[in-house]
Amino acid sequence: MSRVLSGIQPTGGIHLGNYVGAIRQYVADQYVHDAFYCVVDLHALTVPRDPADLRAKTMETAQVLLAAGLDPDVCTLFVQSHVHEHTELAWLLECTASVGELRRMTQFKDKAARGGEESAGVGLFTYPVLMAADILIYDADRVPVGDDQRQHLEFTRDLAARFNSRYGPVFKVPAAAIPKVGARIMDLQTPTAKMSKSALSPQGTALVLEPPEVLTRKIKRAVTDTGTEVRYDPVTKPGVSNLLELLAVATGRGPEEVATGYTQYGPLKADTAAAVIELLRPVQERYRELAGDPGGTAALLEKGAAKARAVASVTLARAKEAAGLLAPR
Ligand code: AQP
Repeated sequence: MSRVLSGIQPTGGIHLGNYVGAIRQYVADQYVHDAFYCVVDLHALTVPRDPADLRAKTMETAQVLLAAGLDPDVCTLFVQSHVHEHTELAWLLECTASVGELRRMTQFKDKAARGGEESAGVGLFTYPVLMAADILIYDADRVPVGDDQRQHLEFTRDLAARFNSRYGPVFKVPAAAIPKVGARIMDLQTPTAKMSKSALSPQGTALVLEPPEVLTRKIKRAVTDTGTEVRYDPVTKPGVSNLLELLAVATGRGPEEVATGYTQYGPLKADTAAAVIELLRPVQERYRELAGDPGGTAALLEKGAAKARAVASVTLARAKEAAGLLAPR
């Protein structure tokens, strides 16, 4: 059975982009692959966080994943920092990566540009290496992600191949699994930027746990364009196309097919809001039950971490031995 690995940051509320681009795939993949999913709390530290908030968001993120349909008896769900092998492998991989290739990562360039590169954290710079370790330590064949992670996945593949050519066949070279529809859900207010937890305006990000009336308001106020034609064309009509993608995903159709049913933006927005609310309703209901039992979730995460460690420790030992580190007696 092939292996799947993916992670999600506890850096804010889980949004529709995360759900549509990544979590939907996680749920489907768990039944056909040996699936490992983690809440990547160490990645969240690449920018300063309030400690209490980070802890709370880590629990919330795990509970949203469970509410979305991850079954801990079927897949392995854990918190990244509970499996210390990730950071140890990250060091071996840092010694394999080059400054030049990390400097080319667009996510680093974008984030560093906000506060200036001189003051950007080293963790922000090396974050793709830790992400590569997250993936390679599980011998993952397939990595379900949204389109924004394409470059980091390519980097992971390069690192794996370089390590293998230097030290012998240690790592599997993984492939990205990016969905055909919904791979890049755009910000509702700035439809040329992806929807993100760290977006500047909360109005552009629709959260999975938001009440129906808030979701409706955000979707109805989504920026479209001055024209009136409803057509799927992400280049010239990014706002309208974003709504069409959301409606398509929520109703299990294609965005072009969905577009044929509309001649005005108003009804498209109303139907998209209604469909998104229906899509999220069962997730919200299950989340409310899980939120009342953090102890139960913590126990599931502990079991998940033990399962993950059993795999991660074997890969790490293989990599250390290949790199020439003397094993302890
Ligand atoms: N807009 C999106 N559309 C489709 N997929 C998306 N993903 C993220 N945004 C979209 C996918 O969700 C998974 C988890 O990603 P993340 O935790 O990095 O989420 P984020 O919203 O990107 O988080 P941040 O904190 O706001 O990070 P930055 O600022 O770096 O974007 C991934 O599989 C991702 O592809």
